[in-house]
Amino acid sequence: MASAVEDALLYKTLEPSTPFEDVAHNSYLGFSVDSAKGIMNLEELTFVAGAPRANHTGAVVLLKKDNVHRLVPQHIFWGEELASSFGYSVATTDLNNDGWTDVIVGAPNFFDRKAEIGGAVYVYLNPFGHWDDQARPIRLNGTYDSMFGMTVSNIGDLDQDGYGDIAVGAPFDEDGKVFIYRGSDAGIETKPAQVLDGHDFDVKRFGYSISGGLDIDENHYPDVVVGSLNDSVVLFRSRPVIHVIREVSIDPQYIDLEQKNCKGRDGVCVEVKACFMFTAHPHHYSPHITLVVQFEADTERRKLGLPHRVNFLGRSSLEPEYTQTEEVELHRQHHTDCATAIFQLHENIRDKLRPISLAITHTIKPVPPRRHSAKRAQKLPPVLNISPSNMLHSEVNFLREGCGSDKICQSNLKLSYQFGTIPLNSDFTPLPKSVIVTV
Ligand SMILES: [Ca+2]
Ligand SMILES: [Ca+2]
Ligand SMILES: [Ca+2]
Repeated sequence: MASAVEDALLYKTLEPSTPFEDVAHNSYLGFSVDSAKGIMNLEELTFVAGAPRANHTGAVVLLKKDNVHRLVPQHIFWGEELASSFGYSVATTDLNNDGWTDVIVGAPNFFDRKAEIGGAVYVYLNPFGHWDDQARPIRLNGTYDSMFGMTVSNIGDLDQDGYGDIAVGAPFDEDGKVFIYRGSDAGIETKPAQVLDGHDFDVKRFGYSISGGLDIDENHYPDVVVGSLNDSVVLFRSRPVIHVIREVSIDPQYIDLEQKNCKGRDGVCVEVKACFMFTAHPHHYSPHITLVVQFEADTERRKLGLPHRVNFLGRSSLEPEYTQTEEVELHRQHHTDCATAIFQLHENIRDKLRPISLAITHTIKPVPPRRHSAKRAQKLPPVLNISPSNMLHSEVNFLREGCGSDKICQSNLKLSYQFGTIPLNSDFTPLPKSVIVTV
């Protein structure tokens, strides 16, 4: 007979009974398990157990421990397709940072021949513990025969933006892939933020297992370990994420072709000033970062294959007329530095209607790795936040006389006409010359 201590650690699910009968019989209940607070109730621990054979579609059961060490079903999620193995894997995390833990379920045998889908992952955002309201899940799809969803894993908050992130393994997607999805205010970003490919590491069946959430190198960002069926494990260390805040000012705001304003030369000039600073997690992480800032003008016109109308005065001789590259030095978090570029308009430009479009792009200047620290795990350089984009678009309009304060000229075409016909077998008679078409 088990001792009282051992017994206290043993929780038993109930004998099959309605409405949980289908789950209990030969359902593989417990094939995957996870547990977390904030699923049914903010304070209480809930167990999440996959039963990938339940009712032939698979199911996931939310269980609560009662006071006599029994696990009592609270809610069941059912798979949507026969033999999809819904519940083969489960994970829990708070994707949308609302304090309620969300549930992620893998169904690696989900199959849709027409859409070429093989494997699916269902993301259930927690409806504040009221699961009976049947919140509709978001389904992420894998490629045909990929077994996408064989593993799903809570990998912590990978980019430290406050939203939990998840990894999904698809070990049969070519050499095996792991998809990283970011949590967001809306739940989950359905486009993966990153795809790790076994092919890049010469590992087959990559993504058969995933473990995450642990900060291996103590850089305050959790890291991810990916297993395979290839006797190989790959450790991915997360790089610190920096959030760049930028401000662009353009002087003058409108181009007046009558105002020859270039300093020390003849012509019309526009000054573009871009200021940058960055923040990062944690607060004491404050590296010196050099940003490479590229100014590019007339981007829209050049996309149309039309010649550009500008010449950046401070560009290097290697750069085309329509770009200028500068660097800004950010010594620490919240330290601001600016880059300025002045472009001059070509003489006698014809297109005075289309604005001069501007694209200002910033990238982190790579720091060459130090040689002597090759043996130790090197400090990882930071990366830019994935959003907003590192390319900022702006434009400078031409000052247009008589177009109103919004500088948008709208045509005011008016037409008057007279209708005439030619009778058959008669000579053509032109309209009288007095008919005037006004525009
Ligand atoms: Ca949530
Ligand atoms: Ca995150
Ligand atoms: Ca780390």
